[in-house]
Amino acid sequence: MTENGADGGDDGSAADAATDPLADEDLYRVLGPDGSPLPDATVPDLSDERFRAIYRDLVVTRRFDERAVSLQRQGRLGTYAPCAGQEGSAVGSAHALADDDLISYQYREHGAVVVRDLLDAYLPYWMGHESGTEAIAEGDVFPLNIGIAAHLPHAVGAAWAFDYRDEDRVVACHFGDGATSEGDFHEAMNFAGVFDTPTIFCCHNNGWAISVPRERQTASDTFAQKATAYGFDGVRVDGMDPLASYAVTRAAAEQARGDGGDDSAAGDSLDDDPRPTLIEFVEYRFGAHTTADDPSAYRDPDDVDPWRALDPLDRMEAFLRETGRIDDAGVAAIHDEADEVVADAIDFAESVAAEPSDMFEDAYAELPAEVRHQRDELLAAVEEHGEDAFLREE
Ligand SMILES: Cc1ncc(C[n+]2csc(CCOP(=O)(O)OP(=O)(O)O)c2C)c(N)n1
Ligand SMILES: [Mg+2]
Repeated sequence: MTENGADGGDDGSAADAATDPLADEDLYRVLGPDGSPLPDATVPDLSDERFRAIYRDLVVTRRFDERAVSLQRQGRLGTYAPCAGQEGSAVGSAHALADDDLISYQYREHGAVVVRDLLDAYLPYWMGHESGTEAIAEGDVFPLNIGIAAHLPHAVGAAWAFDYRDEDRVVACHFGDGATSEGDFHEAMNFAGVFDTPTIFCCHNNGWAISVPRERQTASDTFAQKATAYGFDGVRVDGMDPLASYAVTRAAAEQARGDGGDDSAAGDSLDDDPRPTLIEFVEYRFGAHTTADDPSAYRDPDDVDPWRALDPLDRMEAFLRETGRIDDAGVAAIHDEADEVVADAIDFAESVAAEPSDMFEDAYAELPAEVRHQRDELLAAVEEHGEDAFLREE
């Protein structure tokens, strides 16, 4: 684990400074842009299997992303939020949690769902089926949230409930840089700080909130420093470095559990009292905001190129190769597995039958009269005209 120096170089290499968009940033890193561990870095002490599993989940997430965009273009999937470039933080952080820790995400951190092995259950949501969000709850993942930052108070409430019930569980709550401009973010952070809820706030600073650049989002130097106002630590990390993302999340989870632990990654106030942490994952989205967006309208396509040099998949693969943990055959096997896992998930999702009345389920324990009326009207129309009248013509 190391921090970039103020001189801008991790290892003083001029080449890195020229090609590394994060060279001048003060943040935690384990891997350099080329995937080699940085000279002063502490590589997380993980089994070979776990290192390979992180790489496998990165590859599955990228493959899922490519296929989801392609399915949307073919009219086989609704609007989708691509995550290419941002897999390292979602996958690395999710590996740092216990299996029953809760993950609450915004809409772009698909890698966290992949780590929980929930792709089959998840994909139907993007095809319009409520069953998709219902099923991921089995893996302790909260449903996707479109109302920006609205899930943060819920995540803090869930964390508070764990604490109240004396359950040894924490909540990792993901959101974007844009979400920090919402009141819900500040209310959630304040509550977590005052009541020491076991919450890890995972802020994905990908440079953009649709077309609004980071500079128009906040006058703060960093997003991490916003934690200071609420009395807990904020940490900046290279979110395109899966191992650094793992390390800071691991330390934050220990801090949230009140386990003390390794203080190298989660700021300087680690002790035995449970404390929340705000992690700022500095990263970049390679693609569009969603499949309904055209980023060339607000950013130069060339702006993306420097960030491709930090591609989390390339860095993790290079690390595994360099440390003798994988060879050509191992890489090929993981890519084949990813193709298969994603193809199976698509087959499953496309076999799910549409149930229109589902759209009225799950938001309320008891339907309000107005919503009940809408549901009854729909069911009566289906009854009258037959289901086929509501199916899209192929
Ligand atoms: C309360 C609310 N306001 C506005 C929107 C429209 N909206 C959808 S995504 C988005 C940008 C969010 O940016 P960020 O939090 O940085 O996440 P990113 O998309 O970059 O991952 C906005 C403003 C919304 N969904 N909810
Ligand atoms: Mg953003």
